[in-house]
Amino acid sequence: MSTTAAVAVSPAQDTQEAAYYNQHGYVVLPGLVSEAKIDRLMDLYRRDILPSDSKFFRQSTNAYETNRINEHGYVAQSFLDVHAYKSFPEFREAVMEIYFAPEVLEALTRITGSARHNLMQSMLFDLNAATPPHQDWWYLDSVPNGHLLAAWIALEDIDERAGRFYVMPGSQTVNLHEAELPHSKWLERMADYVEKHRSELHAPAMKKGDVMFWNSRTVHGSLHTIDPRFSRKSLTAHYLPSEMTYGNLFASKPWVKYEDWKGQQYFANQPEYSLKADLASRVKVSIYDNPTLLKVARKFQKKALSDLK
Ligand SMILES: O=C(O)CCC(=O)C(=O)O
Ligand SMILES: [Fe+2]
Repeated sequence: MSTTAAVAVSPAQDTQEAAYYNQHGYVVLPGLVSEAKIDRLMDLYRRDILPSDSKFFRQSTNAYETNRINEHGYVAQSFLDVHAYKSFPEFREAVMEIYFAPEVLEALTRITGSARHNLMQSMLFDLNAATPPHQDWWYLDSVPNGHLLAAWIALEDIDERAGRFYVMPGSQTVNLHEAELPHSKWLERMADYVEKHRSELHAPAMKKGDVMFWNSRTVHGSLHTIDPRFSRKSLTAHYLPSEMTYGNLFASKPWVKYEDWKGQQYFANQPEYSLKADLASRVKVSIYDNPTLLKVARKFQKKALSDLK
């Protein structure tokens, strides 16, 4: 596999933001999302999600869990695929108004050159979850690789003591993967990479409404929390140029079924809680670090879906 730059520039992408993004693997756009949209979302979060006793799937623990609220009133575990919370329609609407805000969609087009983008995954953080360093392409990407991008949206002015989100500038050309490498070993290599390049680590001060976009191959993570009195309210979203096939480093998933929100396409991978969804997630977690079992599961998934045709 190539270890040099992957992302091609299309003519429509000829902007300063695109040039910066292509060179560094990320770009920050200050004040992109309006305060009003964020305030609406946070009001609904406090009304509907924070006090809820529902189980939500957590990006930070890979399990369905009820909220664990710390002594300062913040939820410790991050929420995965909030854009698919159909049981909380008003909250979900406020989420979608941000993910598909015209300003955000226009920024995506300036960066990638693609006219449209599909929302593939989302997360909401109340507190820092100290996300270990990784590249998103292991989990989700375009096929061919390197064209999916993510957005980190600050929902408040992020205090340094909360534990900031960081990127490793220029790391979109780094490839520490090899065939049959277990996930945990790959994560060790990612951590080593960050340690060796510590002086390059970039953890900008993000203010409410600021958005950072980064490439699916850019190494990123979160610094440790310095003081748990500080929340780190943020959203992330992963977008695929609409004309491209979805997948990851290992597989192409042309079968994904998109849903529609006001003419915009999104994919909801992680279902809301049910006994069946809970069992399926436990099976997935149990095989995740075993390359042989994972290979069988990926094959089986392909076969099961081709049988449906
Ligand atoms: O905000 C974080 O701590 C991590 C988010 C992340 O890695 C992602 O959305 O891909
Ligand atoms: Fe990530």
